[in-house]
Amino acid sequence: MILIGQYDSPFVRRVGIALRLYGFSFEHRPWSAFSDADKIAQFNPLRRVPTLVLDDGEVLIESGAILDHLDERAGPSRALIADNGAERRQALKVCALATGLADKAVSLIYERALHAHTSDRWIERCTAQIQSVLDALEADRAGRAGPWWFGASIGHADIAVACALRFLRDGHPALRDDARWGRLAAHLERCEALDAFREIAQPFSPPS
Ligand SMILES: N[C@@H](CCC(=O)N[C@@H](CS)C(=O)NCC(=O)O)C(=O)O
Repeated sequence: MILIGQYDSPFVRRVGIALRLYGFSFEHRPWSAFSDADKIAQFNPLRRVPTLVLDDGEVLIESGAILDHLDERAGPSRALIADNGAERRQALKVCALATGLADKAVSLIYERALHAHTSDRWIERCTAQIQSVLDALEADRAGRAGPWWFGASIGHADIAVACALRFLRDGHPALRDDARWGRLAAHLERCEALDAFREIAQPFSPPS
């Protein structure tokens, strides 16, 4: 398998960490969605990352769809998410909140880096969305006693939240507030201490 995209993307990193935790071997091509767009276009007309090229040449796009395939390959007993039922629904919702937050954080980066004139209205909206999601995730985590979001072992929800938080911290340091979102800060610290998170990482750099 070939994973295309840089690990300063919360979406690419999330997939890279899942690949690493599953123990699947893969080649990493750290292509930038902007400066390497032409190379990415040979695999993905959207020129977006992550893009995963399977061994037979089939190309998967969208982090959620890529992880769905990896979970299937791993099998229900090893998958990083419950197979069905309430726990699966709740985990998918945490993942959706985290990736939605990451979408808004990425959008703010593009707004500031790529637009000659930024929109205060858009910046305020994205900022409010990010803060509300952080409040919701903090409250959700407070109601869960285990070391990980859904029990004794790390899962997609933990990874998605940590990747979004790390991106937010690196890309928007002014939004950090460990007093308000203390459980999330502790969650990020616990994840970043793991080998998989240390190995699958790259310093943040805005598009140029
Ligand atoms: N919904 C997508 C989001 C991926 C995404 O936003 N990737 C960014 C990098 S962080 C990208 O490729 N941006 C270039 C673009 O959207 O044109 C996913 O989950 O895979």
